[in-house]
Amino acid sequence: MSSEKQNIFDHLDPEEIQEWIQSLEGVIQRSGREGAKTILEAVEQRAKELRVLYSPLPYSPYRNTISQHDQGVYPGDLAIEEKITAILRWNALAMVMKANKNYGGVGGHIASYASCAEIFETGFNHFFKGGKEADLVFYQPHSSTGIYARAFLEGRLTENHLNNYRHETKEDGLSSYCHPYLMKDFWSFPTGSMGIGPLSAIYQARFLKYLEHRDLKKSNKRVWGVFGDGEMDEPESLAGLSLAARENLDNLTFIINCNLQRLDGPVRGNGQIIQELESLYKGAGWNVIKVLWGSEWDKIFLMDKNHSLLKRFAETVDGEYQTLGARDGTYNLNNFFGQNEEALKLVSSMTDEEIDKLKRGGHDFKKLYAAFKMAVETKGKPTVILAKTKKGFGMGKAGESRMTAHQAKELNLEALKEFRNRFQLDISDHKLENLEFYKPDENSEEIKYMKNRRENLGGFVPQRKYINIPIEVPKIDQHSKYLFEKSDREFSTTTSLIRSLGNILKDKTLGPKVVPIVADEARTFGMANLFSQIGIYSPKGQLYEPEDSSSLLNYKESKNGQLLEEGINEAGAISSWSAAATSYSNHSFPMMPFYIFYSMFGFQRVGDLIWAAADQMPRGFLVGATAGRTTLSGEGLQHQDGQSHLFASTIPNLKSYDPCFANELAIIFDEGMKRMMRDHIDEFYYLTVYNEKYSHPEINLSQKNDILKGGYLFKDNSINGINVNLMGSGPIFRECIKASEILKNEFSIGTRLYSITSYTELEKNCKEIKRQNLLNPSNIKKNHLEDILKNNDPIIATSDYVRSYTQMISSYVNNKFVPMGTDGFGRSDTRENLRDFFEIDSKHIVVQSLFSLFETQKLSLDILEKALKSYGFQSNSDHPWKR
Ligand SMILES: Cc1ncc(C[n+]2csc(CCOP(=O)(O)OP(=O)(O)O)c2C)c(N)n1
Repeated sequence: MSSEKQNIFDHLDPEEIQEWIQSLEGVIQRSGREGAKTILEAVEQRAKELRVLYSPLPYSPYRNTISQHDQGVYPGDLAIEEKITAILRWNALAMVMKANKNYGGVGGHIASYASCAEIFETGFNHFFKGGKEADLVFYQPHSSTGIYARAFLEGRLTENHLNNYRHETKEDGLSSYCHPYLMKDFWSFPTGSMGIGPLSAIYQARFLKYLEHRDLKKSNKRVWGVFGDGEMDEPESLAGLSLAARENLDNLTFIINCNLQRLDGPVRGNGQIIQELESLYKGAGWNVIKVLWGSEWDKIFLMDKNHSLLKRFAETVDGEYQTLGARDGTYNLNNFFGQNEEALKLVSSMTDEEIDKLKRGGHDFKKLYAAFKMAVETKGKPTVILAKTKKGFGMGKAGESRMTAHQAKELNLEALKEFRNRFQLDISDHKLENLEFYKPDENSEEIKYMKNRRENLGGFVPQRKYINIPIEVPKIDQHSKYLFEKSDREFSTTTSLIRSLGNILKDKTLGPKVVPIVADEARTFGMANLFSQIGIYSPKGQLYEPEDSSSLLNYKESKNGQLLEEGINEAGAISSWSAAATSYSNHSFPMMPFYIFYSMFGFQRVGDLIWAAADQMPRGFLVGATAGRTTLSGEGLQHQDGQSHLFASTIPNLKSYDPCFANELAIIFDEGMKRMMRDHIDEFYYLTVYNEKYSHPEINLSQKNDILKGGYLFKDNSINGINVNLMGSGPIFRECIKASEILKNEFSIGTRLYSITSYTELEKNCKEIKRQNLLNPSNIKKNHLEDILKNNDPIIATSDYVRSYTQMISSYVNNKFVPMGTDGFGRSDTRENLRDFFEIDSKHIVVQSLFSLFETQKLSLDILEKALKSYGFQSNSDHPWKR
């Protein structure tokens, strides 16, 4: 104690201190420990207000949160569970070794599952619910082998499956990581791209509450996520923590497998990742449970009256813990306990072997069970369990706590024997050498135990099982009635889509299923009326009178609000979208998310989250608004999107469209709803909508098929003479219409105008037909592009996107093909100036048309040169992408 503190202490009345302690004991007797805790917390709060207490350290001492005294009785059969875990470890290890031996170089991991086998088994045997009300479990991806190994023992996967681990072009191949798309009835959540799992898990938990608060679906499902400590360095891993606490997601538990290592080395060699994570989670408002030391440590802690152990723990950085983990008992005795006289005394009666067997908490079923139980019982906040483990636990010199553990793919025979002996596996040397999988008899106590546990918990997990429930979609002449009448009114495609959406929201069947999502841009997209119409979801309701309460369109938050207003948080918004878009498969309860965002802040910003969503076969709409590099005038380089359609084109189950007119858009939207909601087809939609106002043709349903296939003949202005084909998507198609007039009036050149609703859909059709033709050369078919084209004249193709977008279709036609696009950095200016700058306006379309005719010897040089001159084109100007 410092002399200053001693001085204060000396002046206090010892009786008064004693009275305080006695009254605390009295409260415990009367109201129990929870009651005492509540009082102390209130006192602490007041002490802080009076500035008596400073903020304490943001983390607790380096020991288990739950004392031995509080951990309760273990309900499982430890001996059998340990046996099962040993078998799983073996099969997981054999799977990786065998795959690499048999067909070489396919990778796989041994050390990660070795570190979290007990964590998973605690979940599987005691907590993860299966069946109709199955929990949502996110698995650490490179531990998938352990999950397969378990499914093998459960009889859900065969030996053939295990033999085909990472051999996915084979029928029974098993995915490297958790990929629902590749194993449709097994995995639900892709976690292979690190950081995405934790964020998605939070939003899945939040979506469960959303369904409940909107009185749509009540469930007692939990969301569990087992993640790596290295993975916590991904910004996305921590991105949703405060939302989870703010919205009291007590249906969510994270278990961080703190083996202190990542791929290359220690996570925090010079620090302590567990303490750091505790501060972060606690700071965000989570309940934190540390499971650091196994039961063997309990008696040592009990003897340690002066906290010499805690002192040693606090002094030891993770790099050192790793070295201690890799070495034997003697080393630990000398280099850990030996550094402090008192600590050394605590273990003086233990042999080196006993010291070697002191386990970390994450490998101790009893400690883990107590933590899981506390997590489930905690109300009002999410829980994170920080489980200290050893990477490569049981791999001995071949991997245990070794720097190279992550990449280790094999053990030599000696190491395999050591492994077998350590886990007391009944496997002969011969079988070891042959890497034979081990499966106890169906009537063995292990298999019976496993199956019984799963039966008690409702069924096997992971399992992706659902019932498709068809939802009727209102007719197009209901939700988009206004487009069936001829009108000269000018409006943007954004406005028209929001208007149709507004009508759908009013539909009794589909309306409640819609989950509109915005990331602080509802006003930008003209959706502010939805605030009061359907309410903004907030589990707390509205605790204030909104400033605009007297307005009809007031900002209304409510517990059953329908709109998800995510704030400036595109990663969160897309995670909400994913949760809603997979509600059909996760809950057999289809919902229709409609996330509208600045198109630039979609694929470019959260592309990996969209990729992961695609892996889950989502159903819903992504709407890229304020689209187009030149149509979004006035904004700048970071806002003007000229590439999202290229990104979108790379996602196989995504249908993306870039329509020019509201009638096209309504047809696409209508079809998308029907296919996803009524016919439950596994696909999702990306629609770009713009903020340029112009008038639109009325809906003509006879064009429907062509519009959906990606394009149609909008107008035939061809002449008996020279002609070109003008193709355009989005508002830039209107530049084609203008160019058509110029070509006719000034150059007597005819045109056929094709409104391209999707270069991507066109390309998909073309490549499919091309392949069919290759395989069936006696039965050559025309692709959709050829079907609508029917001529050999040059094609000038434009859009508000980069040239590669239009170019996607160029190789499928024999016509001369001129791709145009907005390559380069955007910049702020008027639409007119931007279209001139990026060379996609009508005059550039005209000049490109003339040049293509010149190249095909249908036009003379002097006409072309005259045109270039009259438009003021400079022969030495730089292309926009260089400017
Ligand atoms: C976004 C991303 N970056 C990199 C990787 C490659 N990778 C796979 S596992 C791994 C290390 C994981 O360490 P940790 O999270 O601590 O898990 P552990 O295996 O140690 O349990 C890395 C870098 C990845 N899968 N995803």
